[in-house]
Amino acid sequence: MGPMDNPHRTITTPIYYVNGRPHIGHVYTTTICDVWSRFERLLGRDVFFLTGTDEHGQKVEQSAEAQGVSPQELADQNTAEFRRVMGLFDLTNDEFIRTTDPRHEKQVQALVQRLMDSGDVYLGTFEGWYDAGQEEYYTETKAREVEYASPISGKPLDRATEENYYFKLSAFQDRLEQLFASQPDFVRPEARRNEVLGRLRDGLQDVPISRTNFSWGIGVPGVPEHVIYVWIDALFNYITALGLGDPESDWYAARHQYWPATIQVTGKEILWFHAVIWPALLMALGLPLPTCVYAHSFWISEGQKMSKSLGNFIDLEKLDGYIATYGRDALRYFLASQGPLGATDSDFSRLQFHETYTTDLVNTLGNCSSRTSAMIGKYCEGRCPTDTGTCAGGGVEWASFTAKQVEESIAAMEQFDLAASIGAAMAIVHRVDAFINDTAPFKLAKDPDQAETVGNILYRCAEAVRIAACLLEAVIPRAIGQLREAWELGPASGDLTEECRWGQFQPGAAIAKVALFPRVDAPAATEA
Ligand code: ME8
Repeated sequence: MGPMDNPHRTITTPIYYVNGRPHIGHVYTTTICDVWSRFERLLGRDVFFLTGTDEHGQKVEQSAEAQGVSPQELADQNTAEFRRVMGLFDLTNDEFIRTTDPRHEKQVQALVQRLMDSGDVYLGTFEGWYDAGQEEYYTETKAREVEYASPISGKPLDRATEENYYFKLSAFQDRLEQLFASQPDFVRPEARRNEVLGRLRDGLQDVPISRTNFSWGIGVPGVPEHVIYVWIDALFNYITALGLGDPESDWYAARHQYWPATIQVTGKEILWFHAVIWPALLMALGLPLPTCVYAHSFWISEGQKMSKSLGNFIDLEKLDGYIATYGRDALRYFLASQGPLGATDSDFSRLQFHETYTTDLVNTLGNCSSRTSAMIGKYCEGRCPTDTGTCAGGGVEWASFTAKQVEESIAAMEQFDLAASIGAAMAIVHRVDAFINDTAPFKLAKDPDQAETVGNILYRCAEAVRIAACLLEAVIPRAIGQLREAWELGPASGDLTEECRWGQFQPGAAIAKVALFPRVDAPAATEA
C-alpha cells in the first residue's frame, strides 16, 4: 500500500470519545492497527502508529454534568481507562493523543485560522436539524430522509438555527470526485466506497464548524464564544500529533515525515467524515492526502447489535474474563482473524471464540510446535538436526512452498487483509502436520538405520514452523516470543522477508519442548 519507495508507514485509529468506557469496538480497531504496525516493523519499516481520545464537545460536557464532575475530570478518568486498555492488549502505539493536550489545541486554532485566512472558513447562518447524541447537523433534505430521527440513537432531531462558522465543503465537490476517480483505493472496502460515491453525487453542502450552545471545546481564534465543532477538532488530531499545525514544535521536528498516513482505519459509521470532510480539509490546507481510508464493519454480540439498552456490550470486564481464560494472544488472534474487516459485520460469540482458539491455536499451531519439539527431544537429543537432503515421502518442496506462503502473507498484510495474511501462515503449519502424518517419523525412529531421514524430516518441520511463527508474530507476540526463547531463535531481525527464507534454522540449536496454548474447557451452553 502506498508508494514503495516511501520508507515511512503511518497508521491511525479514530480517537475515542471519553464520555463512555472502552469496549470491544475500540479494542478491535486499535488491535488491528497494532497488528499491522508490528508486522510493518518486522519488515523493517519505520512506523508511526497513532491512537488517542476525543475529549471535547457537548456530549462530554453533558455526561460530566450528569456525573457531577468537570468535563476535564471526566476526560481524565476515561482517558486513563483507554490507556489501561493499551496495556492490556499489548498495543504498541507511538503516541496516544488527547484533544485536551495544549499542543493539540494550539495547532487546531492555527489550522482554523489558516482556513479563515484562505476563505475556506466563513461566518454564516445555519437553519436545519441537530442530532444531539451524534453532535451532527442535518439539512432539511437529509433530516427528511432519516424521518427527523437520529439514525444512530433513534431519538428525534432538534430544530436548530445558529450563526456559525462554516467550512466551504461545497467548493471541493469536483476535486473530491476527481480523487475518487483517480484513486480507486482511497476508500476501502469497495462496498463502502460505493456508498460514499452515492452520497457525494447528491452534492455537497458547507459544514458548520463552530458551536455557541456550549463551551467545552477549543475557541475559534479571536471569537471565544464560538467553540470549534468537535469533529473538526478531532479530525485534526491526525496531523497535530505530527506537529503539522506548528512547524516550530518538537512534534513537527520529530514526526512531520510521517504524513501523509499510509492507512487511516475507522468504523463504517464515521466514514463520511474521513472520506469526504477530512480530505477536503487537507486540500484546503494544501496538505497531502492519506493513501487509504479503511472503514471496517461492526462486531455484534452473540448475534445482536450491541447497545446500551440491551446491556450486551462486550466491555472491559468481559474482555478481562477472556484474557484470564485464554490469554491476550488468543484475543488478539480472534480479533485479527475473525473480525469485520470486510463489508459485513462479525459476531463476537463465546462459542466461536472458543472454537477458533481450540482449532487454530491449540490444535494447529500449539500442537504442531509441541509435537515437533517433543520428537526432536526424543530422537535428536533436543538439538536442531541437519538436513542432509534425503527425505522419505511427503512430496513437499518446502523452500518454494514456504516462499509462496510468505509472499502471500506479506502481500495480504500490506493490503490490510489480516485474515488472509494469517491464513497464509497457518497453511504452513497445516502442511507440517500433514507431513508428519505422511512421513511418520515416530515410526521410522524405531529403525536406527533411518536416523538420518528422521532428522531430515524433523528439520523441515521445525524450519517450517519457525517461518510460520515469524509471520504470526505481529498477531500473537507473546506466544512467538516464548517459541523464540524455547527454540533459541533470537529476537526478530527487522528483515522479515529475509528471516523467512528457507534453511536458516541453525543445526545444533537447542530446541526445548513448548506448550504455547493450553487447552481450555468448552464454555457451558448457558454461558454467553
Ligand atoms: O466516533 N465494532 O468515537 P467512538 C467495531 N470520537 N468497531 C467499533 C464498534 C463495533 N461494534 N463500536 C465502535 C468516535 N467501534 C469519534 C471519532 S475520529 C477523528 C473521531 C470503533 O468512541 C470503530 O473504530 O464512538 C468506530 O469508528 C470507533 O470505535 C468509534 O469510537
